[in-house]
Amino acid sequence: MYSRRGFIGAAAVLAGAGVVSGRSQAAGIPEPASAKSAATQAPLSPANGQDYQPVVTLNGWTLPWRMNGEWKEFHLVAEPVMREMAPGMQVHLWGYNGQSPGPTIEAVEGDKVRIFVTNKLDEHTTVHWHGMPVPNGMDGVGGLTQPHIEPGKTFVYEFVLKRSGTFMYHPHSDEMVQMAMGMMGLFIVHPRDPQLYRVDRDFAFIMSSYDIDAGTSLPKVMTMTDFDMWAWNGRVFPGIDPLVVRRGDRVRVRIGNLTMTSHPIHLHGYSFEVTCTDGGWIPASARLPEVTTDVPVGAMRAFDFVADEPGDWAIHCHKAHHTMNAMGHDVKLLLGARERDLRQSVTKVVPNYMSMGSAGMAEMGRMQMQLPDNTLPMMTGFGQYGPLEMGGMFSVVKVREGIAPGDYGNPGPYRHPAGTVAYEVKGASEEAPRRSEAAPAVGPAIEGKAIKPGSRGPTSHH
Ligand SMILES: [Cu+2]
Repeated sequence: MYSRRGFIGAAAVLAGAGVVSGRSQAAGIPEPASAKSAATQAPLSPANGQDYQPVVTLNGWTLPWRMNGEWKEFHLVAEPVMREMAPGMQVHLWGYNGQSPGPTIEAVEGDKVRIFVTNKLDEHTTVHWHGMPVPNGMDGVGGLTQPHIEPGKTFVYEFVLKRSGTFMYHPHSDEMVQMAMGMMGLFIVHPRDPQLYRVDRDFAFIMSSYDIDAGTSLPKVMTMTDFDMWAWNGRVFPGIDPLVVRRGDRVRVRIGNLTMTSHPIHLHGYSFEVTCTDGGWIPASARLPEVTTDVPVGAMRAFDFVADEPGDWAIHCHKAHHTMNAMGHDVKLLLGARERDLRQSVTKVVPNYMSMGSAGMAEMGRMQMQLPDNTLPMMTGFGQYGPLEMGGMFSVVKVREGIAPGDYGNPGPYRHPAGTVAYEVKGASEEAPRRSEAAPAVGPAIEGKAIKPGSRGPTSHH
């Protein structure tokens, strides 16, 4: 929830807004709002100014503002925060206004925005408005376009929103550390014409990644590629809320990427069109139908679709390692090995030995393993038919009949109409048929012997 003080502060000032122009009048800093919870907050409908369909920030919230004359005033506070990545895992991050990512800033094309930034970190920072056309001195590159904001200081950014679209904000000051610690947020600018590109439901999230050793709560900020927590808005599955949609709605999903690698985001059940990048809206004639869109590093993509098919539709990054939590990459590969014998011998010297399963890793989704405090299983989450065997960048688009406008509450599992779920065939052979010629007979006698491709069997049988 918004803190009561902050929320009332944002609303109450509307009445008392005087005529203010120019930076000399910018004193009187708005009281900053702060969020305590990582639950998705109801979108913040515009109480004044131009109408628009507000975005829903997955597991996040929207920053209240006040009007001060012609200026829309926001207040960001850069500060250390605790973020729950999923139930059972709390992480020390840096963020804004109580959370990481920071609150979504939302405004309208043509708005004059004044954004106060207070630095409550122990080192200096700045804010860069990623993708936004701003005067050079408002671009937030510490040392290049402005002095860094020292701890305890407040700076003001003022600019006119020239272009609608999907943007981000993040520091340009000790950038590697500050972004690795989770300093980022979304900045959505709606078109001046409320009907232009309008959708019924508009979801937004920003992607970040962390390297957090099991049992610890601080990201290793020097890590460059080998991350183990792949997050949407600082959450990992099963901690990511579903995208709840009424059947027939026109839906938009806006995605930003501030990780160190690209993420091909895949939606099941639909084809969509990429309608917007951080460079602007894509003309209708140039949009391709897609089911996956790759979101490059330092970029944003928004895609639209009409939700005409009810169900629980998976949405996830298609890099399979990014739908895992706390993944150790040095697990030994034992697919096809006679692991039971191996496990028995290894356990004599390494009591808590655990390996990847010999049939695959699915057994990990069912196991209730003893984990260190403050970490998450690699594969987790249960659906109505069993374990989902997912983590990281995974959620569900839940399309249902008759959901009330503005209702984003989880409707529970989809009730499939009779006869529409994949089913087992009874009476079929328990032995899957195999190609007898090419398949070598594997038995105890040939363990450890090489089987050459194309040979008719193991050499030990000759
Ligand atoms: Cu990915």
